[in-house]
Amino acid sequence: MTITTIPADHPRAKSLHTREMLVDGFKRNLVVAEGLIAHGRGEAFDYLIGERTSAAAKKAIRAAAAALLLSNKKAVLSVNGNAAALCPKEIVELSKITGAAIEVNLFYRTEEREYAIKAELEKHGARNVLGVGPRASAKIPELSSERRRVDPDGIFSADTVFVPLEDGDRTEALARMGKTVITVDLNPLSRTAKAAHVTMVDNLVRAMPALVQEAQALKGKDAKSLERMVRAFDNKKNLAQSLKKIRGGAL
Ligand code: PTJ
Repeated sequence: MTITTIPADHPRAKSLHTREMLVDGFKRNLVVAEGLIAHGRGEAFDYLIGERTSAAAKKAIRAAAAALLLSNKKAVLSVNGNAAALCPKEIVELSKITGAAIEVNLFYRTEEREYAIKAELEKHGARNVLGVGPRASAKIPELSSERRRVDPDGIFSADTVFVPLEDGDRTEALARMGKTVITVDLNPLSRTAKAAHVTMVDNLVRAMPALVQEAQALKGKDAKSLERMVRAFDNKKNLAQSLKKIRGGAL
């Protein structure tokens, strides 16, 4: 990736760099044009939460790491275009630490994008990427979007699914199937944020490295301690804390 136009001392360098990663992903057919718009919505919320990982988000990151480790190789990390452009390295690292599988799942599904995203993940060390081409042969019930097409060996049979930057419909459908759903969404009011069991209200570019670190730190803890961490987490309360931060952060 060649990003040359942003001076390192620019006050918004990090945010502008993230935009460039998405634009680069768009040019490489990983990201859809709609993904750039979705990121803009995320940026607005990020501005309101102070562009830092809040205390509430840190709690959610811990609960998410515990839930992924608890799932005992039946977890799946669902990857869309934005996630592939922003954090392919961390997705692969998280998969290696937790034993979770990686599956490509797209709202704007095209075969070209599926294979481009698979190749990007493989470039970062992923093996056996699920959900690509004919592998996505199972269907999530009561869901009409292209996101319904999933891998029978992946999301369909998983007990825990991590769905960063998701649409509300699939989050609700996965929860109805009895799966534990984990997400990252900067909008604490979104249907996804409300329907998931663990929502990290944080920017994906900050949440993913923190999640990798937390999973590494918790790996090796006994199942009872991990279960306690997950049980102690209250998503509704956590979202309310994020909203409070947004309201209190003004002026
Ligand atoms: O790659 P595809 O085809 O699967 O399409 C992916 C997009 C993102 C286009 C698709 O899932 C979509 O349209 O998503 P939505 O419904 O716009 O939801 C995206 C949510 O993610 C919104 O609530 C945004 O606030 C939030 N968001 C955007 N960028 C970030 C983010 N949350 C965390 N980190 C971000 N960088």
